[in-house]
Amino acid sequence: MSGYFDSISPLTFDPDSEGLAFRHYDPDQMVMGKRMEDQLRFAVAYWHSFGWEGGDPFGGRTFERPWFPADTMELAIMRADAAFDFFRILGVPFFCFHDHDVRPEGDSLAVSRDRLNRIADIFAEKMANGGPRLLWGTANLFTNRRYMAGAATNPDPDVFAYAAATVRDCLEVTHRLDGENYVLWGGREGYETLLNTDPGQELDHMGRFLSLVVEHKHKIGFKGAILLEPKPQEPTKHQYDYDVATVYGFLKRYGLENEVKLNIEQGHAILAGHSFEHELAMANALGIFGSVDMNRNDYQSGWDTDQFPNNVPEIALAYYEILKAGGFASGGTNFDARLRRQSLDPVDLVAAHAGAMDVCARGLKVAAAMLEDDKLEAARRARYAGWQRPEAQAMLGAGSSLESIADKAMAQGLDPQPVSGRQEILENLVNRYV
Ligand code: XUL
Ligand code: CO
Repeated sequence: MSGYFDSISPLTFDPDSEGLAFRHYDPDQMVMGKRMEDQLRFAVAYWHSFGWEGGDPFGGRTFERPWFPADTMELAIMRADAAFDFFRILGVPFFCFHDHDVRPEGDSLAVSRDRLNRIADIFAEKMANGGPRLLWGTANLFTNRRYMAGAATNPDPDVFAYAAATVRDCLEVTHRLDGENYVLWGGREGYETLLNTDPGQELDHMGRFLSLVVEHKHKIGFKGAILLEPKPQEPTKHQYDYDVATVYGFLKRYGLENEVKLNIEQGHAILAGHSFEHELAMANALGIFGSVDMNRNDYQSGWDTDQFPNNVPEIALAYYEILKAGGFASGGTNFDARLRRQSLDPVDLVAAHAGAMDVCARGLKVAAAMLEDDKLEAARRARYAGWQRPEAQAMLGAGSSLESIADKAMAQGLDPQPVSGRQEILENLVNRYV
């Protein structure tokens, strides 16, 4: 027990409560054949909730947590105690962490690894005593100045090797803690200016690095999924993992499309000029949907504000795509979200997560109702119904050619008539559920 969250009792599902409680998140409620907890698979992000100090480009720390600056192992352990108290208050089934969030970096790779393993021992004990499971582990390959020009894509091969050692250790710790996934977000895998950059060489290095990670996963018998997290820019001007479609092309080029899936973040989708549901639908269509980071951006500011979700209609459309993809397998809903820097108190952190869990629960219920009623899908099926005709299917088959299709179209004197896409009618239909 850290004492930091002592004034806050564990939350319960109580729709009539005037205080801190869940009004929609009822873990045992069945939604499309699964308990709500098992559909949503919520995870708390260690870095934002226990590492972020409330700074911005114009000012430093605003949060006074007793474990800050967490630059000793004693403080790191105090932070772990507080984190697991917090997980218990929320009753979340999962958490996620980077190496950098949980232990101070040492002055050598060996010291850093030893510290990571000591914290992992503490996590293992707390997890065995009723704590949450690990949704994913990851390595921070972007904060230290050695990574200023990238990790796998750094022009210096020693940085590539240092990053490899770091990922080896983080992957092994994730495996030891029975993590369900291992995430790689290419924090500075990109560039600022072409004047000093060879993008073809950097992409080859990034492909090789990912292949090495996949090989090691199989070597140690890690059964979780390897996930890449796309983001178009920030911190570098041009990030290589721009969006879902770009990452799919990258995976295909390096023969990794059956080994790696994606962790899709709502805010990153918005930075890429897409909607969240677009990115989810693309990943499902390409067979690489894995997990989500459920944090929004501010639509006006144009950078990654990592805010907790609060827009039920948007979240409903996101879970609609997730349910259409068959729901989460190894993935889940990770809140890669941070408080606003004026939200100083322990209760702010609890309320932020509780509200976000309720927004997701409402969104999930709406999505499930829309799918079960089948009205949207029926309209979609009707729109493509022509493709059920044998002559339409024949065009897609091996026996057809451009010439045979063209000759037939001319012989039939085809004159296709446009049909309404019914967008407004479909939007009105969605509005009846939200
Ligand atoms: C950064 C981001 C990261 C990854 C994990 O924008 O989303 O927190 O989720 O490294
Ligand atoms: Co993220």
